Formats: sequence, structure tokens, C-alpha cells
Amino acid sequence: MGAFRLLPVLLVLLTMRICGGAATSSPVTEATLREVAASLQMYVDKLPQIPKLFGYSMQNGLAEPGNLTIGMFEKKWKFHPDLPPTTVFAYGTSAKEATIPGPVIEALRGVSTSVTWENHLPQKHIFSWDPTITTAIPKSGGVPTVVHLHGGVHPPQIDGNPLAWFTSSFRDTGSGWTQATYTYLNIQPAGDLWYHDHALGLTRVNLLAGLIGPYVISDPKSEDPLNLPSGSEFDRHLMIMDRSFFKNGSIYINSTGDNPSIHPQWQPEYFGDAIIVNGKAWPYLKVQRRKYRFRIINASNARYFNFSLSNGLVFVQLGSDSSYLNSPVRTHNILLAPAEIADVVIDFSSSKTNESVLANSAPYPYPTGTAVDQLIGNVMKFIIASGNPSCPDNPKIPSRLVNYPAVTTKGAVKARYIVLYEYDSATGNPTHLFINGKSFLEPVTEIPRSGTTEVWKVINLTPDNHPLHIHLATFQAIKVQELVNLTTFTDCMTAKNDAIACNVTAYATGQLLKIPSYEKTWKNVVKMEPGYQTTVVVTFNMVDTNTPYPFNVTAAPGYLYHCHILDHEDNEMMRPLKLVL
Ligand SMILES: *[C@@H]1O[C@H](CO)[C@@H](O)[C@H](O)[C@H]1NC(C)=O
Ligand SMILES: *[C@@H]1O[C@H](CO)[C@@H](O)[C@H](O)[C@H]1NC(C)=O
Ligand SMILES: *[C@@H]1O[C@H](CO)[C@@H](O)[C@H](O)[C@H]1NC(C)=O
Ligand SMILES: *[C@@H]1O[C@H](CO)[C@@H](O)[C@H](O)[C@H]1NC(C)=O
Ligand SMILES: *[C@@H]1O[C@H](CO)[C@@H](O)[C@H](O)[C@H]1NC(C)=O
Ligand SMILES: *[C@@H]1O[C@H](CO)[C@@H](O)[C@H](O)[C@H]1NC(C)=O
Ligand SMILES: *[C@@H]1O[C@H](CO)[C@@H](O)[C@H](O)[C@H]1NC(C)=O
Ligand SMILES: *[C@@H]1O[C@H](CO)[C@@H](O)[C@H](O)[C@H]1NC(C)=O
Ligand SMILES: *[C@@H]1O[C@H](CO)[C@@H](O)[C@H](O)[C@H]1NC(C)=O
Ligand SMILES: [Cu+2]
Repeated sequence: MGAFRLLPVLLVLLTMRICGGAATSSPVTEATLREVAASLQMYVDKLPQIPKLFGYSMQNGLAEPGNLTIGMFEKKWKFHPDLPPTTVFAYGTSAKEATIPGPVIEALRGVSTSVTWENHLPQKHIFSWDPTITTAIPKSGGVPTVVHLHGGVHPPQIDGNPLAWFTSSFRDTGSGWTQATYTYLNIQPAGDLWYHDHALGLTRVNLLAGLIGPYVISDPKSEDPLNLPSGSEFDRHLMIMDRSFFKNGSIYINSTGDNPSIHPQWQPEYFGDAIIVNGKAWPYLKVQRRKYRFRIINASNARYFNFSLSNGLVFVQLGSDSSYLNSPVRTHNILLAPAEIADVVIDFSSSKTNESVLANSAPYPYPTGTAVDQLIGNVMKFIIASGNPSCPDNPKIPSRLVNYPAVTTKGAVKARYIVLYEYDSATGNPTHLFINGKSFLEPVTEIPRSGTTEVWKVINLTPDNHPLHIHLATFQAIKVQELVNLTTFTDCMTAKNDAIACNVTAYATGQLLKIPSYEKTWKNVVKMEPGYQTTVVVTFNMVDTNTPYPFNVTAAPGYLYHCHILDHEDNEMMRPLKLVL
């Protein structure tokens, strides 16, 4: 359940009352935070071009494996000209080069990329964290980190397991740590990935501090014939997140838990008042009257986005998460959960006006929370040039993109129930969230056979939508059905934690939700509607060929699946996943 948001009127009264007492520094309230965000004029910064690092090297015209060293650094970052510099953690090749988001790693299909991830972070975190949730706690201080390549098909040792954390100079390491250099194989089809921190119990604060960055696998053989907008001007990333700021520029996180006697710091969801795209608050981009490709990554902790474009423009969606769609989908709205990726084309040539705002209308928490206001209802602005483009584009987006094996339950070797629970204190505030009634460190219960397909029925008994992320595997929803008499069913499940004993088939009989056509591909994050059973087909196979992974998937520390609302995965909507042969 989302953080309870007071009405602004109440806040003003509250502030006045507190301010009427002994005069100390004015307290930080939702209203004062909102004031800071509202004081930042929109569309003054140009959308930054995220710097690029090549994950391969060219030798005599042939692509060779690439080697990169990428560090994590504490530095100052300007999110807006009117905001004082902010202390952040950022990825880059040096403290000077480090950016928010971190550099785009450009990889080539079939050519491996070795990355040595180095932690140069200080002894103390810039945010407070909560020692009462299962957390990496290093003996000698420092900030535990570990990098997960989201959407990557690679061995367990380099998956960025939360237990494989390390501090500065590898002084302390977690029980799952094995190596400093991660060699990403890049054997999967072309697509959009991203890298981010995944340290045990610290994912929400490490990402909030800035540890995120895009990764792309390109495949000229399959992608060049599509003739999509390309080159750094016309093919861009939009990495979107929300942040709140103090007047002095520091990032604000509420570090008073919603149940402070149980968890002194943890809150169920982080929502910020300012929308940040590629490291700038509400930027603008000047575009020509032609097509552009945007790879939109939602890197928020908890905010869903329901994107639309003003002035009649539409999205043509090419891909979802790391997979292309079979055919492009024209759509006015895209609902993106945390960690989801939408790969879209926007054609500005048809615009009747000289600007279009990328807007957001998703309530928070999604779907039943607070409505957006004029701050978070806006994301960025496109300023559309008049006249013909200097660089013309391909007039057509091809009607067929990439064909992966179709989704089917035929041949599925196993069915599982995956149940999402939220637990509340006596005051009705969430204390923690579990999957199947189990915490992260309880012994593994999902042990699929590599090379097989399974059917998972995900039962969401919480009041919120959760973006479920599975490492290594890909999956897609085939049926989303409401649970009738939800209270009776939830009571039985809470007592027994057994879907069959609680007669789930009698309850999963309500209305069906339509699955949007732009999500009909092999995804790595699927949204789970509250009060519904979502049936997904999960494939533990190479997505394009339906063949087993060509590496050892069975090694420790294994894989994971979890909710991608970062505040949920930290406490502890996350479970291990172990593959066997
Ligand atoms: C890059 O790394 C790979 C794998 O670690 C190694 O085999 C190769 O020699 C390295 N290449 C260069 C140019 O350093
Ligand atoms: C910014 O202001 C907040 C609230 O007054 C304070 O807690 C924080 O320490 C300040 N940060 C810096 C870097 O001064
Ligand atoms: C921070 O969280 C506490 C506990 O949930 C709440 O009482 C307080 O209003 C929150 N502060 C802000 C500024 O949202
Ligand atoms: C997204 O917003 C549009 C209006 O802009 C609305 O019609 C649509 O129902 C919303 N979608 C979701 C899933 O909330
Ligand atoms: C963005 O990602 C966050 C966290 O993973 C999620 O909570 C949020 O709903 C997502 N928003 C969009 C627009 O996808
Ligand atoms: C865009 O059009 C509006 C109204 O038609 C006009 O006021 C504005 O100056 C134009 N802006 C640009 C950059 O041409
Ligand atoms: C489950 O359904 C069966 C058949 O409708 C019924 O006999 C049984 O009592 C139900 N059990 C529970 C726990 O509801
Ligand atoms: C749900 O509730 C209705 C109305 O009380 C009842 O007729 C129906 O049998 C219930 N269904 C289940 C599965 O309990
Ligand atoms: C795969 O890894 C496991 C665990 O480390 C090991 O026991 C096994 O021998 C490996 N298998 C192969 C074929 O290398
Ligand atoms: Cu969740």
C-alpha cells in the first residue's frame, strides 16, 4: 500500500502549527518539498546525450571482445540550473566522466564485453538505510554494491546477485561474491537492457543515489534491414526517474519508517516531486520533422508512468523490455512500470504544432493512488523545427519486426502458484512484503529445469500493482483474471498459504483484463494487477531459438525473481531461483 499523502491544505495547517512553536529550522514537509520542485522552471535544460562506451573493439574491420572498467563515484551533479549541486553516486570511467545515468554500453550480438566494476564510494552512504531489513552490512564500513545487467542472459556468477556485493577496493564482500570482472556474453537477440545496483537491502537507496545506466545489444544482421531511425541524433535513450529535493539541492528521502518501531527507516514506496530525464529535471529536445527512436527506460523506484504525447502525436512501439514486438503497435498511451522498457518511434513530421509534451497520467501508487498534478504530469518537451529535415528518414516503419517463437502452454512441464502478500501493522501500514509467504533467505523453492517452459499463476493479494522481474528467463502474460470474493480468498491464503487448498480455481473466475498488444512479446518485467491472477508462460530457454542456454546455469549463487518496486524488493518481495539440468 502506498505512502499516505496528506492534502496540501492539511499540510499548510500542520506547517503553521509547527512554525508557531519554538522557532527552529523549518520542518521538511511534503508541501515544502513540492515547493522546491515547483520552483524549477520546466524545459530549460537541453536533454543530455548520455555518453557512450563501446563494449567491443574493431580490429582490421572485425569486432573483437571489449574490455571496460567502470567505477562508481561520489560526485556533485546539477539536476537543474536553479538547483544547487547535488551529491550523487554515479557510474563512469572516472569521477570526472561519471554521469547520471551512467554511460550507455553499446554491445554487439555475439561479441562479449568484459566489465570490471569498481567501487570508489566513500565510507558513508549519502542516505540513511534500515538495518532492520535483511541488508549487506560490511565489517569495515563503506557502501556495498553489486551490478546487475537487467535483461541479460549470462551465468549466475556475474548476474549481480544481492549476496555478491562488494565495497571499495573489494575490502569486504558478500557470501555470493566470486569475481571482479563480469564477461557479458551478448549472445541474446538485439534489444534494450540496463544496468543497476542490486546490493542486499540497499537497492532502493543505491539507485536513488544514481547507480543506473543503459546497455544496448545491437545486431546489424537483423536490425539494419529494418531501416529504423539510427545514429546518436535520431536513436536516443530516455532514462526517466522521479526525485524530491531539499532547498539546498540534496536528494530527499523520507528516513522515518512508516512503522518506525519495527523499521526505523523503510517506507513502502519512494515518490519524488520532480521528473528527471537523462539526469535533468524536465528537459527539452529540439527535433526535426522526421522520425526518432526513443528507448524509454523507467528507472524510478516506485512510480508507474502512463505516457502520452500532447498535440495529437502517437507512439509506434517497436519493443518491450529487451524484445522486439512481432509487428509495430501504434498507441496513444504506454503504461510503463518500474524497470520496464518501451522502445518507440515518434514521427514528428505530421505535427500540426511546433511542440509536444511527453506527459504522464499514472496515479501513485498505481493504480489507485493520488492523481498526478502539473509537476509530475509532465516529463519533457519536444520542440519541433519548422521546414524539412536536414537528414531525411525512411518513410516507412516495416510492418514486421522480429519473430520469436509464439507463446504457448503446450510443452510446459510445470505449473506453479506464485503468491504476492503484503503484511500490515496494527495501524494499517505495510511492514514487509513476501512472495509465497517466504523471505529472500529462506531455502530456494523455485528450481526449474534449464531448457523448459513453465506456467506461473501469479496471485496478487496486495492492494498495489507489482512489476514482477525474473532474472535470466523471459515471460509473457496470457491471461489476467480477477479473483472474486477476494477477502474470503485472502483470509484463507493468509492462514494456509496454499492456493489449491484454498480452492483458487473457484475464485479466479472474475473479469478478464485485456493484455495490451504492445506487451505481447517475451518480457523480463510483467505488471501484476492487484486482486487478479495473472497467468504467465516462463521460458528458461534462449528466447529466439528455444534452445537451452549455452553456459552453465546451475552454479552458485543462482538467479532471482522479485518485484521491481525497489522499496518492495528490499523488504523482501524477492526469492531465489535455481536452475538445474
Ligand atoms: C579482453 O578481455 C578478454 C577476456 O577477459 C581477454 O581474453 C582479452 O585478452 C582482453 N582484450 C584486451 C584487448 O585487453
Ligand atoms: C540539505 O538540507 C537538509 C535539510 O535541512 C539537511 O538535512 C542536509 O544535511 C543538507 N545537505 C547539505 C549537503 O547541506
Ligand atoms: C515521513 O514519513 C513519516 C512516517 O511515515 C510521516 O509521518 C511524515 O509525514 C513523512 N514526511 C514527509 C515529508 O513526507
Ligand atoms: C492512461 O491514460 C489515458 C489517458 O491519457 C487513459 O485513457 C488510459 O486509460 C490510461 N491507462 C491506464 C492503464 O491507466
Ligand atoms: C518505473 O519503475 C518503477 C520501479 O521499477 C515502477 O515502480 C514504476 O511504476 C515505473 N514507471 C513507469 C512509468 O514505468
Ligand atoms: C510555436 O508556436 C507558438 C504559437 O503558435 C508561438 O507562440 C511560438 O513562438 C512558437 N515557437 C517557436 C519556437 O517557433
Ligand atoms: C473447495 O471447493 C470444493 C468444491 O466446490 C468444496 O467442496 C470445498 O469445501 C472447498 N474448500 C474450501 C476450503 O473452500
Ligand atoms: C462469492 O460470493 C458469492 C456471493 O456471496 C457467492 O454466491 C459465491 O458462491 C462465492 N464464490 C466463492 C468462490 O466463494
Ligand atoms: C556447473 O556448475 C556446477 C556448480 O558450480 C558444477 O558443479 C558443475 O560441474 C558445472 N557443470 C559443468 C558442465 O561445467
Ligand atoms: Cu512490489
